[in-house]
Amino acid sequence: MTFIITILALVMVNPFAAVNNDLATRDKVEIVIESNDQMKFNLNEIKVKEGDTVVLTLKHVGKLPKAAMGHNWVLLAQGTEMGPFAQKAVQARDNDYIPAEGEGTIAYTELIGGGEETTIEFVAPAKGEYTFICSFPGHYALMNGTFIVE
Ligand SMILES: [Cu+2]
Repeated sequence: MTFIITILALVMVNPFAAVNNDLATRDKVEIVIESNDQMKFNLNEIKVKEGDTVVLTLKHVGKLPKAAMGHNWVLLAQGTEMGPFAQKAVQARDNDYIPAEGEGTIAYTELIGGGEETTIEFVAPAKGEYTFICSFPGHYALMNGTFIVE
């Protein structure tokens, strides 16, 4: 009888330990995305897992100042259309081209100029495909990509 109880205890304890290890290793994912004076991101696709803590750094590797060639990284919510959002963003100049309270977004960085970088942290949303853009006026058509959550 003691033997059977020991086996049961092992079976019950081991899977629990495995789950804990998995959570510990997949918790944080670091992403670096570059932008430049040619109005381009160096990534058009980013993949993460649902529930990951995403630590995203946006670098501006160009030389032009923020007022002329500012860049940000904006992750749009499901159902937010890129074009209409960008048109709204143009009117939000005083808020770094982010519509009030980040409406229609999941996460966004501040606006930066050449030689600068900025980092944000957010939790990856539910599985699916999302769009990211730079919302500086006129940039989204060239500066966009797909954020895939698996
Ligand atoms: Cu830009």
